[in-house]
Amino acid sequence: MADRPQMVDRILGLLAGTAVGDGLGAPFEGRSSVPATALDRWISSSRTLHHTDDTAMAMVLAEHLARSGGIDQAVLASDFAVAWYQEPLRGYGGGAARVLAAIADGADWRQAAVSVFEGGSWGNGAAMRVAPVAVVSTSVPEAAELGRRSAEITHTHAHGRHGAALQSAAAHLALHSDPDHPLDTDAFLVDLTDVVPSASWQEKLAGISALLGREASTEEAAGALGNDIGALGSVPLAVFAFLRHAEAPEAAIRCAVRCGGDTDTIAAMTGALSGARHGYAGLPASWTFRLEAGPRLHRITAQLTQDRSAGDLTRRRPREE
Ligand code: RVK
Ligand code: MG
Ligand code: MG
Repeated sequence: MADRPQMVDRILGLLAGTAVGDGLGAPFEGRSSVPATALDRWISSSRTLHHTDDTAMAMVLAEHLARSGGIDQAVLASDFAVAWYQEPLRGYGGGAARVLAAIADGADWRQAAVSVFEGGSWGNGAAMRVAPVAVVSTSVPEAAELGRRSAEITHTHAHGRHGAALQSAAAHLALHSDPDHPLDTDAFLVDLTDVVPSASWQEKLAGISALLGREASTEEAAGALGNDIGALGSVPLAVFAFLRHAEAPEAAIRCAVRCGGDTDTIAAMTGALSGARHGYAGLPASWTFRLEAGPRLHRITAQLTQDRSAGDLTRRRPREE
């Protein structure tokens, strides 16, 4: 079990991993694949890693959790809408921007969430921002439940909600995994199976396991799991990239970007998981020092941890959960 300083570093790692993946992946968003040479050139530059909607919304969610300790959906909807209103050019999804504009305009968030797409959005926008709920969750089911509640504000479609639940549960497992021993990737996937009671999601989890078993390439993994803007077509790939390089955050985030497609979002989700397992200290300093959001991420980590004892930070219910 991590002691308090380690857990604080891992919470900062979860947030910084999100921002690093987002910033490193953003220039390649939409490319079918990303050559190693192009990624190397971008990685070796010293340019600021600007963040997009992924990190912007994750920070808003984290600040909300720090203030309230849980999720007040009406307040969180307003928090998201204010952030969109202040910075609408962070690359928000088209439907999400319209939902947030409606909330900013005074619409009830429950109506706004289904006003753009019938049945709500199946985009990955709820999953991309959800990792901070792992910090305030004491079990995998609680992380999944909080993930779903945070999703409903903009993503009421089952896939949008399941994606958030899977990513938040994975973040919880990563945050409480033991980085001094190799991660048991099979057990990690088994722990996720109850989180998504849906055949299409179960198939993806089985697909991750098969791809890990044959040490699949980024091309094969992206082809099998998807690398698109939908939750079902991106969250499993992010989990794959994390598990493929479970002991090497740099390699995991590189792998996520090289998968192509929705690169900022897939790498942000992988980065959250790798950062949660290995901490801020486990992320390359040559990446974290470039973060536009760096000072705010440190402030949020302090807010999330200041009133909580070591026990609160490290407690996790046993596996019968
Ligand atoms: C630009 C039909 C639907 C749908 C439904 C499609 C940022 C739409 C981030 C929609 C992430 C898009 C990403 C994204 C996050 C979703 N019927 N089409 N029921 N549900 N779509 O707008 O926050 O990059 O084409 O809800 O999930 O970096 O515009 O946004 O990559 O998926 O956007 O869904 O997107 P939205 P989001
Ligand atoms: Mg984005
Ligand atoms: Mg994206």
